[in-house]
Amino acid sequence: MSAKEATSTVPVSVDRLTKRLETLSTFTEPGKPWQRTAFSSLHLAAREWLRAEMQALDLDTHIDAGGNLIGRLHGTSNGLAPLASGSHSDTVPSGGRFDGALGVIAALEVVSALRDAGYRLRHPFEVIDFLAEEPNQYGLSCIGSRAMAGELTAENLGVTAPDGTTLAEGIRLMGGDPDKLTTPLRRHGDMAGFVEIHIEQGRVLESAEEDIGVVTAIVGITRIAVDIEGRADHSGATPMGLRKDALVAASKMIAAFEAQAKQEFYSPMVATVGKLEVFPNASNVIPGKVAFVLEIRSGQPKTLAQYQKWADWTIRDVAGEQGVSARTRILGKSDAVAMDTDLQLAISDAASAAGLKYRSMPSGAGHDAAHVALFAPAGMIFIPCLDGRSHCPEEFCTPEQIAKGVQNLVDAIIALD
Ligand code: HGY
Ligand code: MN
Ligand code: MN
Ligand code: MN
Repeated sequence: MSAKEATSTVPVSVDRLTKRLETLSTFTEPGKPWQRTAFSSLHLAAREWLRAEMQALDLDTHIDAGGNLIGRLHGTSNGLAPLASGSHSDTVPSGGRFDGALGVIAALEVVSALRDAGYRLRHPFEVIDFLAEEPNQYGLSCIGSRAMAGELTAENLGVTAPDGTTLAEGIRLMGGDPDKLTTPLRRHGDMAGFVEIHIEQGRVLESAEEDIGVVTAIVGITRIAVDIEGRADHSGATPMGLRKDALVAASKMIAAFEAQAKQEFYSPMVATVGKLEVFPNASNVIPGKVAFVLEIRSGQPKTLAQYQKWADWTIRDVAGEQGVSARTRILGKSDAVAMDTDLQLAISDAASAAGLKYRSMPSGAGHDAAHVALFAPAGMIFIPCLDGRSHCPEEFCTPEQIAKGVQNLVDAIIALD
């Protein structure tokens, strides 16, 4: 860290940050760095370690009804609503070591750095590991932060995973209490401010050689499950004109999704089909069924709604042409949301005081902060990551980049106190 950054009254420890990140990354599926999917036994083990780290810092720990692991540091004025920081300890399949993990470890570092400096905040401070931020076997992302904001419905809780368990049972497994999720766990006024630090998962900061992204808004996301039913048939004996090939129909839809998303009119938006299953998935059988998920994202709510309507028509038109049937189901939605301007200012003021290069920018990735923003002032700090890559084992950021970002987080929390 440059001398300038070391002038903070509450300096962070690069070594401690690196060590905790390395320890958290050891909780991964053997031979699959780095995979710690939500609700897995690895995820449970990782959270036990996190809870022990919180307790070693004398934090009062609990798991709320939404399955969020929370460690609370008392302030000098405990009547005040807490300040908070955190993210998620679950990963995507074959993911990275920093997406989510950085935010949880950084929140722990805030407490460690305050203790080392003998600095007492007025506000209580909460370290939060949100449950299941990544899409998971129940099809819904940001489970814990949605629960906190009161967004989970009875329908969400009743969704059954391929392993036969419902989301409610999954939340209970993780220590939550789904029976208490009919109302928000937190309301306006229950949290003074929440700041999440996260790798950018894009290449803007790296190419501009800047240290900090002050997030202005988080993209809206809609995920649609599409089930296509054709007719399984013999691949050799069935003439081309007599087929009801579910995969050909899906392929035509997916090519249309991509072409439409590239239209200037919709820009900037993104459309992705990253999950697709073919049944029976045999080289000599015409695919009878295909199930895929279309994910669309935009900062403009109208764009998302218009594209979704167009996609529904397209799915129906292509299915008709191909002689197959198609059903769609909304898996999950999160609206585009603005970050709190006072928190943006605290982050950018702290960055300039520390001599860091920063910019304001939107987030193309979804985050728990988007749901916290529904009941509390929320802000996000981005740090650069190698080639902007994420959701893959190549995800990387240097200890220096991490230290600058976490120091910015500590300085912003102190400024907000
Ligand atoms: O998908 C997302 O945007 C987030 O990284 N889970
Ligand atoms: Mn992610
Ligand atoms: Mn994340
Ligand atoms: Mn995210």
